[in-house]
Amino acid sequence: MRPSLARGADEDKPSRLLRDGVRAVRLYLINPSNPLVTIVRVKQNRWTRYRVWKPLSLMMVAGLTPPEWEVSIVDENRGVPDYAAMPRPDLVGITAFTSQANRAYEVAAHFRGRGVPVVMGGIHATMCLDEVLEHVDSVVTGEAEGAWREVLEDARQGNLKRRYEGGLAEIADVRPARHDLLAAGYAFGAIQTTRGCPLNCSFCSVTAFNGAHYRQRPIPDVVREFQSVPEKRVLVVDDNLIGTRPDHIARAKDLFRALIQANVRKEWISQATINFADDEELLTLAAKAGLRAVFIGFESPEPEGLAELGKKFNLLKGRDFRASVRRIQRHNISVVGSFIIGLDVDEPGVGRRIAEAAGQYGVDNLNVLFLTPLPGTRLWDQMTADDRVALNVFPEDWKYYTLNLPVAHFRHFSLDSIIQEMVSCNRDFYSLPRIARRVWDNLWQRRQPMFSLVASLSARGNIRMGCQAFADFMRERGSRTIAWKEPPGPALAGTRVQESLEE
Ligand code: B12
Ligand code: SF4
Repeated sequence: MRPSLARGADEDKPSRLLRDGVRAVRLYLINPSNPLVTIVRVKQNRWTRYRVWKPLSLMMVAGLTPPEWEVSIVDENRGVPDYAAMPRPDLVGITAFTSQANRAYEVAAHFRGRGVPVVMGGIHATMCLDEVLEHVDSVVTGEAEGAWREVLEDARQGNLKRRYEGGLAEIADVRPARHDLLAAGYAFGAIQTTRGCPLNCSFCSVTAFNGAHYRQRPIPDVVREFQSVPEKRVLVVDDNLIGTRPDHIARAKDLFRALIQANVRKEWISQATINFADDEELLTLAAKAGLRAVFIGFESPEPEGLAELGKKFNLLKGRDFRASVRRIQRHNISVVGSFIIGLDVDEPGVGRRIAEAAGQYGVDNLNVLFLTPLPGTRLWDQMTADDRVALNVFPEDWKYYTLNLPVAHFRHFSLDSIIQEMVSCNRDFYSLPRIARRVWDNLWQRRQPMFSLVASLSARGNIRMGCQAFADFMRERGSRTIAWKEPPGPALAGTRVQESLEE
């Protein structure tokens, strides 16, 4: 029997009164936490505060919810509340990246146990529909805009369907997020201006989920929403801020001009491909509009690595990464370089090689992740076909899919040696002399030395927590992550890493 929205005996505090005797229906939207993701450990590293981001997905779902619903967003990254002590909701909506799936199921079980229907949406629900259906009453696949109103209507009738297909939204239908719903205390607000990415890199879920068609929100909507963000600093979550084609870039310039003209006065960060550096006018406008830092996916220092990942864009002939980074930085925009470790072309020593390349390119900060097969990606298809997904007891193992832990069999590395490579890469790049050098360079070039310092200190704190996480991981799961083929390096998982972590 499907649970209906009739209020139960444990309904304590009544919801908001809408009009004569009609009460609002109570909806909780929940962002589950994963203790293996370092951003949630604010108490262990105070700089982590700068890495806890608002769950924009739920703020957008809330923005699509009509006023007869009383909506609360619970972000477990800020602390897990005592749900039993909270007023019983009429409906619960949960979001989850793959790494949050386990906790999402725990939360769902809690509410279903109290007779509250649970709907789950987001990337994991879309990519692992059958699994998710076992844990919740109803699943929304794809983007919420095309399905959410129907879900709410059906829920009110006590007639939820098992599955709703949101598909890809008409970009003009994207409503502004409810920026008012989360308590203050986040270092950054969040906003989205485009969806989709045409580049379809093998490891990335974005094209599979949001499509290859690059969709840009109407500029007046974005400007209005930007003005409603309460925080001074904002994360523009777009995967590809400017797109790839001349018309995409022309629109990006128009957006920046509109933000300047509206005098929005925010400082913001975003993500882009390296072609961002190719247009001086674009850089000037972005900086004037408030862009302070940009994440750029370099992914691999080797052309063979870029080819392996399908990152064709970075392979353009004659691209000088150092010059590109400098051009961006000259506009007072910091560059965070992202790399992936554990590719088939990576050989022992790759950790130092990445740190060296990042230093050569001159990036301000470095973000290195393990090559991880995420469901729905081409990499997932390849690795499952080759039987290289090492941690594959699902759903339990999803919690390790944070990209900060190795979950696959790597061609040239044992578990020990891939962790060693990661540790040496981060230790090299974030050594105190190198941080001091970068802060000094930034001071000298009159570019945001404080941003560089805070981001580096936060990263150093996370390296320490990461080492502890590696040691715990080796104890719990190391024996399952054996090498795919005979790798060079030590065969005895755990020993060498443990020694090196204790250094
Ligand atoms: C911002 C961001 C972050 C922020 C998180 C902010 C936050 N708290 O949400 C930070 C930097 C912390 C982060 C971290 C990680 N991220 Co991230 N992140 C993103 C990014 C760029 C944007 C997310 C976003 O806000 N999108 C805008 C919203 C509106 O879109 P949406 O989330 O898809 O929501 C829509 C639908 O999915 C649906 N929906 C979503 N939830 C729900 C719930 C209900 C009930 C309903 C009905 C509908 C619904 O409706 C929404 C509106 O249409 C995405 C890429 C992307 N395009 O989504 C990657 C992405 C989500 N991240 C990814 C990954 C892998 C991670 C990490 C695991 C690894 C890492 N180190 O980056 C960590 C793990 C964090 C964790 N807690 O477990 C992957 C996830 C793939 C997967 N299968 O899980 C993505 C897709 C990027 C990629 N390259 O593949 N991330
Ligand atoms: S990694 Fe970046 S460029 Fe590649 S598909 Fe994902 S969003 Fe697009």
